[in-house]
Amino acid sequence: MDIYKDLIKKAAQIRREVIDIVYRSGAGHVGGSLSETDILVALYYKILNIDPQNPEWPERDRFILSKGHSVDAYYCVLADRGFFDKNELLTYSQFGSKLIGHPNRQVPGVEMNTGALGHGLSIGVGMALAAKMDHKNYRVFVLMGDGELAEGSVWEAAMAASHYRLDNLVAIVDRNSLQISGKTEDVMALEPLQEKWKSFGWKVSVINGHDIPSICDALSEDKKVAGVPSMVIAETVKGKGVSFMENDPKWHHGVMSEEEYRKACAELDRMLEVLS
Ligand SMILES: Cc1ncc(C[n+]2csc(CCOP(=O)(O)OP(=O)(O)O)c2C)c(N)n1
Repeated sequence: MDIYKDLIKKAAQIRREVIDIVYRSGAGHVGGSLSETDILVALYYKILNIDPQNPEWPERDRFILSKGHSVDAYYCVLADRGFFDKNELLTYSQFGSKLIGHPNRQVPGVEMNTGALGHGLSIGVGMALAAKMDHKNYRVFVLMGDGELAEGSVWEAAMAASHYRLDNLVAIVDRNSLQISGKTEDVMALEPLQEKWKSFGWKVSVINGHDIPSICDALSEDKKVAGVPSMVIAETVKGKGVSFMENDPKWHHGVMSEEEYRKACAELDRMLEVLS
């Protein structure tokens, strides 16, 4: 159980770092970064078979952040796992930094440039198919936004994944029910979401995307069904962990005032204290 306690604390620490780099740079997608943090922590500290000292190790599991705008939490996790020096986070979104506002291949650990929504799952299908053809055992994980599911290309990839029986492919949807301009169900309705993925031939589970033990359980290899790709619908809260950001689409791409920054830090510091 201790491992989970450590991971829960790690998630609070990552959220605190996200707030710092977003405030310092005056840029970033803070809401979607805070909603995906627990998923990234479960992946990078428990699930993925990776070697930060050897980011291109051929046997590594692959991870694609298809909702590439939420790069803030991703960079904080990669730095914390040792893919690059934490001091580089200070350059986030500054002129000349490789830590630009969307994931790119210059950053150690990043598998794919992303940011134009709707591409990550297709790339993941290609990687998972390559693993099968090369008789490799690595798994491929793709994290998508729920707003992103409005892109038609997602469904072409969904169809191909089950056609090619890609049981080494795991897609996760950060189901925070908001996208850039409001509720997903108003912009482009997704429900019944579970049934849609099932009808495309996927094994589907729905979990609390802030409960780290449940996330780890849903992503573990022994949950896989032979010949069937896996979809994990992770129910989350956009802006999770900062009271005034939670469930408010304004924080999709918001910049904090100094007062808001201090309030966010105070809340997360309190959480870290409680967890210590
Ligand atoms: C092809 C494409 N169209 C539009 C955008 C602009 N855009 C950036 S983020 C976003 C909303 C994404 O919502 P969601 O996937 O739910 O992300 P989250 O709420 O998790 O941040 C949009 C429309 C884009 N990046 N790519």
